[in-house]
Amino acid sequence: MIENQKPMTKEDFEHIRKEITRFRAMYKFALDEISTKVNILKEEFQLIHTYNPIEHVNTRVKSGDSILKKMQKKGIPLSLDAIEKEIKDLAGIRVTCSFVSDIYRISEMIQNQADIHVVEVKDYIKYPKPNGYQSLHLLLQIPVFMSDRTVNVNIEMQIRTIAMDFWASLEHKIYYKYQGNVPEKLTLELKEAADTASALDRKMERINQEVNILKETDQEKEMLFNPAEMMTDLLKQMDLEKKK
Ligand code: 0O2
Repeated sequence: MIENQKPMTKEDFEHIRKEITRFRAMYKFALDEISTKVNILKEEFQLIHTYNPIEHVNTRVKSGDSILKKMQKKGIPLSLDAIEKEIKDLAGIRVTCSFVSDIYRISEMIQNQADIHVVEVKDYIKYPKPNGYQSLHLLLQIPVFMSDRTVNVNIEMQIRTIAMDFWASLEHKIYYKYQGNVPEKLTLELKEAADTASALDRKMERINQEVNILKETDQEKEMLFNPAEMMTDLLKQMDLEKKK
C-alpha cells in the first residue's frame, strides 16, 4: 500500500462500484440503440426489396483486460475519464455483409441518420493495412437518453464482408498466439490470403451484378407478358382485402 494513502471505506468502494457499473451500462445502452438501427435497416430491406444485405451483427463492450492493455500501450494513467477520452472503441458493433457494395450502402444509411454524429471514417477497404486487413470503420457518436441526462457515446462500427471477417478472425488469433511477433513466413501467407479474399469479394460482386441484371430482365418480360392479367389479379386481391 502507498504510504499515507487512506484505506478505502465501504462507502468509497460502493461509490466506485456504482461509477463503473454506470460507465459500462452507458456503452451497453449505446450498443442497444445502434443494434436497433441496424436491425431496422435489415428488416426494411428484407420486406421492401426482398434482399438482405446483412449477414451477421455482433456487439461487444471492450473487456477490462483489453482496456488495461490499450491504456498501458498508450502510457496513460487509469481513470474512467481518461478511458472515455482515449479509447474510442469501448463499444463496438461489427456488421458482416454479403458484398462490398452492401458495406458502402449500409455505411451511407447509418451516416445519414439525423441523431448520429460521424466523428471519423477509416476506409481500410480502399486503403488496406500493410498486413492485408480490410474493413470499413465508422467512429460514431450516438445520444443515450438516461433518467437524468443525455450522454453522447462513442461507438466503433466495423463493416466488412464474410471473406474480410474470416481473414481478420484468423489473423487476430495468430497475432495473439505470437504476442505480436508473427513469423515472417506466416505474415507473408496472411498477406497472400488477404489478396485472395479480396479477389473472391470482387468475383462474388460481379456474379451478383450479373444475376441482378438477369432478374430485372425476367421481371420486365413478365410485365410485358400480360399486364392486363396482372392488373386484374391485383384488383381482385385488393377487393378481397376490403371484404375481410
Ligand atoms: P479488439 O480486440 O478487436 O478490440 P486505436 O483504436 O485508435 O488505438 P487503431 O489501430 O488506429 O487503434 O484503430 P483501428 O485501426 O480503427 O482499429 C481498431 C480495431 O480494428 C481493432 O481493435 C481490431 O478490432 C480491428 N483491427 C484493426 N487492425 C486490425 C488488424 O490488422 N487485424 C485484425 N484482425 N483486426 C484489426 P483492437 O482494440 O485492436 O482489438
